[in-house]
Amino acid sequence: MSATKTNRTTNAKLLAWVEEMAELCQPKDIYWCDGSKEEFDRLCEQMVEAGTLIRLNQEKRPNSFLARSDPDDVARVEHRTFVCSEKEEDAGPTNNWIDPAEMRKTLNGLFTGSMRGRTMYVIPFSMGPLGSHIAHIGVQLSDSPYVAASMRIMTRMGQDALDVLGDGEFVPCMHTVGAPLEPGQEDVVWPCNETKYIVQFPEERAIWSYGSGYGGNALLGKKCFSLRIASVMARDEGWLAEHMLILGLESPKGEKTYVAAAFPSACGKTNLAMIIPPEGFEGWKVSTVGDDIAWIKPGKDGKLYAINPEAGYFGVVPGTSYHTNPTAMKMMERDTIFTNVALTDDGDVWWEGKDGETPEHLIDWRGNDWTPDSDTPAAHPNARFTCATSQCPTFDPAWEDPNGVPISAFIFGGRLTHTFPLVFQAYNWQHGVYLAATMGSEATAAAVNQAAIRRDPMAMLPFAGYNMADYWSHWLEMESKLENPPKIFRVNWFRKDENGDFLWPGFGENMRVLQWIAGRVNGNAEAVESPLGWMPRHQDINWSGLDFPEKTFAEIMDINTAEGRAEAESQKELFDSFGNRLPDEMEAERQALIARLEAAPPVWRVAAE
Ligand code: O2Y
Ligand code: MN
Repeated sequence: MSATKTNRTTNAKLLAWVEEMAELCQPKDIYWCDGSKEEFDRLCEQMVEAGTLIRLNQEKRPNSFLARSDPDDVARVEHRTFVCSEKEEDAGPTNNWIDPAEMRKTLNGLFTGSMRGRTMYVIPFSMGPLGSHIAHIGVQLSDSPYVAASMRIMTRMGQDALDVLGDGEFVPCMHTVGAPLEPGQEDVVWPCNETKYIVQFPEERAIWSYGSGYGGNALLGKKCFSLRIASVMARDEGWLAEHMLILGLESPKGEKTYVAAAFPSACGKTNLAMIIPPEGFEGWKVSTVGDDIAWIKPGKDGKLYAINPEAGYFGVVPGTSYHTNPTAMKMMERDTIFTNVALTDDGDVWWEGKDGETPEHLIDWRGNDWTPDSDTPAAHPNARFTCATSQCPTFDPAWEDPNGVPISAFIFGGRLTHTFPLVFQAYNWQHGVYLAATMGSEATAAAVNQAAIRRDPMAMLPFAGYNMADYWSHWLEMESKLENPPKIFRVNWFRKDENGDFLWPGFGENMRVLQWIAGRVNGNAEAVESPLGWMPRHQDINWSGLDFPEKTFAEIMDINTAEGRAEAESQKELFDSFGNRLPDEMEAERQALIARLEAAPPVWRVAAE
């Protein structure tokens, strides 16, 4: 059918774009997704027949599937991700940049005939609740049925999104796996291309993705739209598009506090978003609004309101268990697409870190026999589950509120084995922006081709769609739009003792830190001033149900001032890389930190106050 023959929309720009892209990519046919359950089931059935999906044991995992990707298509490809702004300096030193005219030429060549022999799916979607003033519409064109089915889980996809779009603006998201089929050529279960390009054109607000069918490379509503393109929209329109989970904390008295938290990829964001209060927190409730992305706008009352633009989770599976994340375990009991986990002999799924015994025999994520003696993991470390937010047992009642939830605190954390204490609070907004801008992590698993230790400002290094220094300026400017800006905190769950053991039990126990944070926001938790910021003393944290001696607390909160100064010195390299785009406030905060550390004793102890 000709794209223009559809009766799904009268949006002339959309119709013309679909027509133009179809001429370029030459698909065998065009299919407009309606987003229905019937359509999803049909797509899955087709993929089962093609071998792309394996239907799991209905009794053990109802309506669930396993996909195995190509071994060379298992994660986001940061080194192949480009921000093609008109000027290189607008992409900044932390993004890959290629002149947009040159990139368009390259992509034009690659996309020509790229969908031959395949169906082009037209996938209209809303990022955010349909019709919300914070939401935006995108339309993805893709030749991957796996992407079409996943987008139905991850976004509000289909006719409803087209209806909301009407004749309005949308973000065009162009995607091909880059594996055209010639007549008579047999397909593979996971088509992709060894050449990959994940390209954002920020001025045009357009996305082009070539060669990958996996996750953040291919589900373009996620990182490409909701972070890289949306961060540019947010800068221009005075809001924030952030790599943040959103959760609600409700005290036994019914006092509700929403916080948004940014951690680098693979630092347990999903676990924190779904945290279950531990023993000793009877009457406390935690609810989940989102686990990965927050769009945050100032309201008329001067507060910040956040939505989770996604409608599903694409979470890491390995390491997930009833101990680390019982909520996620319950979520993926049914109606889930697993990618790159292992298959058990009885048609269920398995991964490293799952509860119970390791099976004697599995089929690993590459489709090979696997036993506990095998040298390679059964599940890929970046294996994922895809399932709808509505399946999350802890979803917040307001997770679909079109007006968003009011944010009272921002939390920033990295994976750091030394120097940084468990938790501290910024003195003010500017100091908090500096703390967020200089955060870093010692390890990450989701991305490929990167160093073991890296700075990850606001956990946005791979996701800011423009110059990171301008992004800091934007954060600094946001303060003027707010009456009572959210308080800003840094946390570090990963500090180790001298034997290399983690000092903090983590997981559910992180609730103790969240409670202190909520207390600080609501004016009912104490703190003392330290060279880094406001810190809790041992007695300021609720230890009920956990034996966490004052001595260990001292170890996890100590500030070694020489280490702190070395840290502040090493931030200079990051700052210098931005030249004169660096906001002065950042260097002023760094100098202020150095001065405070110079004035402090060699080891500053919170307990000593
Ligand atoms: O490797 C991928 O494509 C997944 S990356 C991802 C997925 C869900 C949430 N966050 C991330 C991330 O890298 O931050
Ligand atoms: Mn993420």
